[in-house]
Amino acid sequence: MGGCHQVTNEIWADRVVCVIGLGTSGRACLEVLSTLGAKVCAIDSREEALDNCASDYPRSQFYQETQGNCEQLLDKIQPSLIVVSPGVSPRHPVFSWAQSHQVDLWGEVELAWQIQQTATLRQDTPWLTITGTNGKTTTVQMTRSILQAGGYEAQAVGNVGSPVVLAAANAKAQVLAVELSSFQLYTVKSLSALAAVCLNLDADHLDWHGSREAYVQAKARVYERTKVAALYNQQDCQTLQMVLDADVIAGCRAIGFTTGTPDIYQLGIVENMLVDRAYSPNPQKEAIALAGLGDFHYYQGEPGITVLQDALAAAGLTRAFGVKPEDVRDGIRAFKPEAHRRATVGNAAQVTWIDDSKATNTHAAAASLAGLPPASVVWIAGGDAKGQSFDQLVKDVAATLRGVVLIGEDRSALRTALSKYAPKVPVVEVSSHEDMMFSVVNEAVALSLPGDKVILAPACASWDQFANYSQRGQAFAKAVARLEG
Ligand code: UMA
Repeated sequence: MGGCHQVTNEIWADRVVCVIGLGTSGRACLEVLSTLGAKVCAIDSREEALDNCASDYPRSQFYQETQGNCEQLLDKIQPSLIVVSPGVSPRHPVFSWAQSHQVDLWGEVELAWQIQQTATLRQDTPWLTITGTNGKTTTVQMTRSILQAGGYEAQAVGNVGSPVVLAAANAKAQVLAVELSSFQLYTVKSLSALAAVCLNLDADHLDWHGSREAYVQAKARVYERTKVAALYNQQDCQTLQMVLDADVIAGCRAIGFTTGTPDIYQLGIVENMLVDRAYSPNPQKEAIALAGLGDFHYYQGEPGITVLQDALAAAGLTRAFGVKPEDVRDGIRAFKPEAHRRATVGNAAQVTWIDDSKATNTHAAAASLAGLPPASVVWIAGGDAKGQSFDQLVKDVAATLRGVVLIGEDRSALRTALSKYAPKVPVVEVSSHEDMMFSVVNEAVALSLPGDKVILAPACASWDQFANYSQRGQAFAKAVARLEG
């Protein structure tokens, strides 16, 4: 990786560090820690994950976790620091081992922050941190786009897919836009962002956290120790409560954002313009125009409310850092939305096919189907339910549905909610097989009428049948293309 020369090595040299999980995050930790001279070991439950690292590290440093042997492995390794991957749940025995042996346990994000604090250069690279149930990736990428429009060397890192520890060790960026999942926030201890936002809050990942309260507590950690601006969503009062409860650095301001007319110390929308009444020199009397709805030229028609909230949050974070109003406009214009986020992928069989595979929870799926005409949507739903209840979602979307195609290994929770709250809507189930998505789109055609929309908005994670949501979206788009062919 070649950039760790910026970091003081003495603190890390010869420290025995055990990394748990060898995915994207764990492998990045290993790379950085070994460059810094730490004695690294790793544990993963999958042999394949250990084998994948065999060419870069001695196999003797790697251990496979099998049922119940984690404590024995840790007793043998005797680490002075444990770094867990985000997917490792709080009920994993490593947490109790670390506590009873008084060994530090960090996640990759905390490691990244601690490494930045020991850097010889750019110790104070500001972090703009973003969490929320939905919209994190759009916001982190808009934030980067605005920063770049302002001429700053900026990176979008974290849950978006690029480990923050690599960016912290390389120290190339002047400012980092950091997407943080609730998993990552759970193990954060000392991170102190320049500005932070929780975009919105709905129940998600309940199987990992154990309860809604635990999920909310993890999300709220984004605001702890914020230095300049703690941004909340005026249209989601839970986020304001989190800001009020947070222990921030003296002088940090609470700044709201709303798609309505903003109050003082808020960003909002007036006459089709995104405006800033928080950072203007005279917020009592004036609002600064930032961008127009026409600047979101890449969305067909007007941008939806959730995109506008994401843009206002990105504007709030970057204005706290010091970008100019025109940088916000230019950054929004230059932004490119990612695939699998309400992307139209075809117009086959007289219906419009929409890929919103990124809708991995009920909140996102509800937003995907909101505002559409009655009985006009064939909804493709299901996957790894992550402990969610689907009752409210089905109640909310029932009137919109022409039919439903259910996917996923375990379809029982969605099936039950549909039979209770949308009993008249026809439901077809497709079980796993090699050409599953082609069967899914054919079933969708059979349920649809000309002019309908078929929307893949699964409300579930993809992990039971696909590697990730993007693979699921690609499979869908491919099947639609075959149908068109
Ligand atoms: N593993 C164990 N034991 C466990 C759990 C996992 O050994 O108890 C091992 C697995 O066998 C596997 C590795 O850990 O080899 C996987 O680690 P991981 O699940 O933590 O995933 P990474 O590949 O490190 O990717 C993580 C994030 N994944 C999760 O949080 C599940 C990625 O977010 C993130 O982009 C990446 O770090 C870089 O920061 C993905 C995600 O799905 C996009 N996030 C969830 C979401 O957005 O809803 C939170």
